[in-house]
Amino acid sequence: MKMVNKEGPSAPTSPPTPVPRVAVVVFILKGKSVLLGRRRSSVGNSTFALPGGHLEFGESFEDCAAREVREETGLEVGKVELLTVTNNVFLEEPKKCHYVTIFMRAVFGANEAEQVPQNLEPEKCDGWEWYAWSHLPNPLFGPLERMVKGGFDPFPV
Ligand code: 8DG
Ligand code: MG
Repeated sequence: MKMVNKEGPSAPTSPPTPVPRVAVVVFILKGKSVLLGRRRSSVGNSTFALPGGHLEFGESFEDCAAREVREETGLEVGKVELLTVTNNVFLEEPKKCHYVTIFMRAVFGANEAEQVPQNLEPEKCDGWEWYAWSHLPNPLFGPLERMVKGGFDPFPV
């Protein structure tokens, strides 16, 4: 393994070696709809994506899901469940990156459904809306589009 900056903080550094990162994203389901927002980002700009973000050191998937949803939408989710994991390599994007993406699910019952999503990070998202699963918006963010095209269904049976 190549070591960088072994002389200490003041030594010249080479550019950091890119590494895969872990993202946690959430299907928030209300009836037959899902919450999506159009991204403002160097990765997947202008595409519709789920709320979510980076897993922090020491965090559980469930806690990360609830935190990201709270930070981005103001919504409080109840029980959060693990759905699936996908491997996403973005080499064509302005900012090359690689994410192992953990997809979680939060089902809104009558109590949670009263909540209205807010766009709390407008620099990262154009706004949150509920979309019927049968009429998803275009274009979807690549990782989500691949799942939909592959027949993935986030709704509980
Ligand atoms: P943070 O610094 O607040 O933790 O992160 P963020 O700024 O909210 O990150 P993000 O881009 O929203 O999410 C991190 C990565 O997760 C994103 O660059 C690629 C991956 N990702 C997917 N699918 C989805 C998705 O549907 N929504 C979101 N938000 N990210 C996704 O692979
Ligand atoms: Mg995000």
